This record gives sequence, C-alpha cells and structure tokens, in this order.
Amino acid sequence: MISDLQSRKLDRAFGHLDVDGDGTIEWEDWIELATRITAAFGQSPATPQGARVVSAFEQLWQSLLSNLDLDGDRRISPQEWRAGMTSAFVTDRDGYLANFQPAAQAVFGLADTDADGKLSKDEFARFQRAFHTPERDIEAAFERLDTDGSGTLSVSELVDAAEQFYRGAAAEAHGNWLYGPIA
Ligand SMILES: [Ca+2]
Ligand SMILES: [Ca+2]
Ligand SMILES: [Ca+2]
Repeated sequence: MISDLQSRKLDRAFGHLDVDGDGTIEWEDWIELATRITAAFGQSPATPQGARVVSAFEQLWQSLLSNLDLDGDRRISPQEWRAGMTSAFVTDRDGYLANFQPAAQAVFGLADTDADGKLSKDEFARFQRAFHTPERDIEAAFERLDTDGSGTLSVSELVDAAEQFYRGAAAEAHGNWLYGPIA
C-alpha cells in the first residue's frame, strides 16, 4: 500500500507523461517529452547530452512496458500506472535506481548547461516548462528545494529530490515540491 500523498504524486507524474492527454501513456508521449526537454536546452537527440536523455528515456520506457503494461497493448492506463509504479519502483528501490534514476541524471545533467554541477533558477525553470509547470509553481518549487538559500540547486540534490518525489512517503520531504505544491 502507498499513502494518499504518494498516490497524488503518481497522479501528477501520470499527467506529465500523458503528453497528448488521451488518458494513456504511450511511446509517442514519451518521445515528445524527451524532445521537449532537449529542445528546452537548445539540444536535440543528435547532440551527446540530448542523446543521453533519449537513450535513458528509451530504457525507462522498455522497463515501464515490461513492468506496468499488464494487458500488453503498449499503452499504460492510469490503473496500470498506479499499480505497476507501486510494485516496480515505489516499493522496489533497486528497480527505481536501475531504471528511473538514469533518466533523472540525464535530464538534470542536460539542464546544467554550464556544467558546474548546479542548476541556476533559469536552468531549473527551463526544465520545469518542458513539464508545463505553471510559473508560480516553479517559483514555489525552487524556494522549497533551495534549502540553503544559495540561489542554485545542485544536480545531485535534484536527483535525490526526484527519488523523494517518485518514491518517497515522508510528508515533509523537500522532493515532494519538485514540481510545486501537490494539491
Ligand atoms: Ca497519451
Ligand atoms: Ca496497457
Ligand atoms: Ca549550472
């Protein structure tokens, strides 16, 4: 069983991934999101960092299909998403680290355009806009995640925040705020 908070975070993530809004996640959604993220940083699947994102997304998609797509139609329904995410990644940390974490590392690595190991507020905002996060929520997320008030977020902290967002049960975890408040 997962908590109500974890369910709401998974619902938010489903909304991010059903890019065309037709009620299921499919490959086209997935590649559209990867393309949007790479474009947000002036890259494409042909550049090395862009290719790293696309490759991590392809690997994660194959893992989602094998773990979540129970009826084998190569689409992930909301029911398949919630049940499969819970068993394959939320309660199975190794599954998360092997399949989800490389995608998070690739995305935040791409977003760190000057390669100083940190995301500026602008770099963070560009990442968020690829997920269609409203501007006020981007602001709220940044403030919550920037715990030392330095005005930057480290890539490694963001990778940890992503794990808290996708897996974590703790209500007070900063990572719950990765995409702004969870309604
Ligand atoms: Ca869809
Ligand atoms: Ca399915
Ligand atoms: Ca940077």
